[in-house]
Amino acid sequence: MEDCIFCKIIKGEIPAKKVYEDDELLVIHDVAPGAPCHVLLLPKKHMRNIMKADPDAVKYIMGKVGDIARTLGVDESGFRVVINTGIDGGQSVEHLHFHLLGGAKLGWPPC
Ligand code: DGP
Repeated sequence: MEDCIFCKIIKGEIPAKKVYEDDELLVIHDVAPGAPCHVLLLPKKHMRNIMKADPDAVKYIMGKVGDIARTLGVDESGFRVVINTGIDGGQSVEHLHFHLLGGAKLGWPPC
């Protein structure tokens, strides 16, 4: 089966603007930012969505959020972490990813 787009980015087959990388996690800038600061936290292991996720991977990534927010300079001003899931959740790429958005006052609620 062909790799998904995020697996291709993780393998370096498609370029992306990297923020952070380690053995389990890749953080890149979103290609279509929805806020002044908009990055994607991608587990290196392919998991379709949060319903199919390895809880240890989720725990690891959530544990990195503070460091990433500090790196991006939004730790004091505030930010949002979003996991779009499925059709109603607006998930367009079927590889678990965490959006980290900030850099401006974000709108709420989503509909
Ligand atoms: P979602 O709608 O929650 O599945 O978010 C997918 C996000 O991924 C969306 O904000 C756009 C982003 N995206 C899609 N393709 C690429 C790509 O090739 N490179 C980067 N950096 N981001 C991408």
